[in-house]
Amino acid sequence: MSLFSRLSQGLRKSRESLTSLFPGQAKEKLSDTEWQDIEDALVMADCGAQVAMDLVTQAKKSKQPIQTLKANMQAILTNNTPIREAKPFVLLIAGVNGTGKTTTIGKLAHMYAKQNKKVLIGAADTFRAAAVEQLSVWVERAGADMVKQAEGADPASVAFDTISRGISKNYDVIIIDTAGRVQTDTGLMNELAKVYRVMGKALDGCPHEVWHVVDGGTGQNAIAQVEKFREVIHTTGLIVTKLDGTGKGGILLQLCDRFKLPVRYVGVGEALEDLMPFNPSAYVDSLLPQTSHPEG
Ligand SMILES: Nc1nc2c(ncn2[C@@H]2O[C@H](COP(=O)(O)OP(=O)(O)O)[C@@H](O)[C@H]2O)c(=O)[nH]1
Ligand SMILES: [Mg+2]
Repeated sequence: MSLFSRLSQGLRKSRESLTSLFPGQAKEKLSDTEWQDIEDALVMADCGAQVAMDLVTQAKKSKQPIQTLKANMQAILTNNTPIREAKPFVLLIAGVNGTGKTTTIGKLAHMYAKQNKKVLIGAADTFRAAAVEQLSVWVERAGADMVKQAEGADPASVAFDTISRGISKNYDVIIIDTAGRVQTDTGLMNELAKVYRVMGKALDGCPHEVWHVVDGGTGQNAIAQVEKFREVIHTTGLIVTKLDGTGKGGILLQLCDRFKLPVRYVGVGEALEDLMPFNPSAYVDSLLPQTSHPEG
C-alpha cells in the first residue's frame, strides 16, 4: 500500500462521515441544513468550531462552494517556511508520552541515512532503561549511531555530549530524543527548557529545528500541548503521527490555523518507511470526499 493510500485509509472515517453530506458536482446549491451538517461533521473531525464555521461561511458565499472549501482548507494548512539548513543539522524532538517521538526519530534517521547523511541520535529520554533500548533498536534499523548515558542521567548532559560528539565526528544530522512529558508538569517542562538551553551552549544557534510530535488522534488537548511546549522550547514545526488510524484528522487544521507552524511530516504507520512529508493538497483530498477527478 502506498503511503498516500495509507493516509487516505486512515482518514477514511473522517471522510465517510462527510461523504454522505456532499452531493457531488452536479448539485450547485446546498441547503442551509446540508451546510450545517457539513459544519458539524468538520467539528466532529476535530477541525474546531471556529475554523469549521469560517470555512463553511466562506464556502457558502462562493459560486463553487466545495472547491472553495477545499482551497481554504489547503490555505490554512500551507506554510512554506523552509527547514533551516546547517551542518551539523541539530534537531530536538519533544511531545507528551506515547505520541510517537522515538518511532518518528527512527523513521527520520532512516530517511536521512537514505540521503547518505551520517546521523547521530542522542538518547536523552533517560527515565527508563527500556526507552534507551527501544531507541537503540530503531537506530540500528536506520543505520545511524547513538549516544547514551546511564539510566537517570541528566538529559541536558546527554544532549550536550551528543552534539559535541556529532561535531567532532563530522555528523550531518544530530537528533535528540526526549522523554514524554505532560505540558502541565512544571518540573518536567523546566527540565526540557534546560535541554534546549544547553543545546545552544554546545553549539551556537542550535537546535536548528524543534519538532513537536502530536498524536493525530489526541483531539482538543493537542492545542494545549502545542501551546505550552512552544513557550518552553520555541517549536519550529509539527509532526502529526498515527494518521493511519484516526477518524479525527481535522486537528491539523486547528493546529495550523492557531499556531501558524509548518507541519513537517505525518506518521502513517509503525514501520520505518511510514513517514510522509506533509502535503496539504493530498491531505485535504484524503479528508474530504472526491468531488472532482483531477487524475481521472
Ligand atoms: N499506527 C501508528 N502507530 C504509531 C505511529 N507512530 C508511532 N506509533 C506507535 O505509537 C506507540 C508509541 O510510540 P513511541 O515512539 O514509543 O512514542 P514516544 O513515547 O513518543 O516515544 C508505539 O506503539 C508506536 O508503534 C504512526 O504513525 N502510526
Ligand atoms: Mg520515546
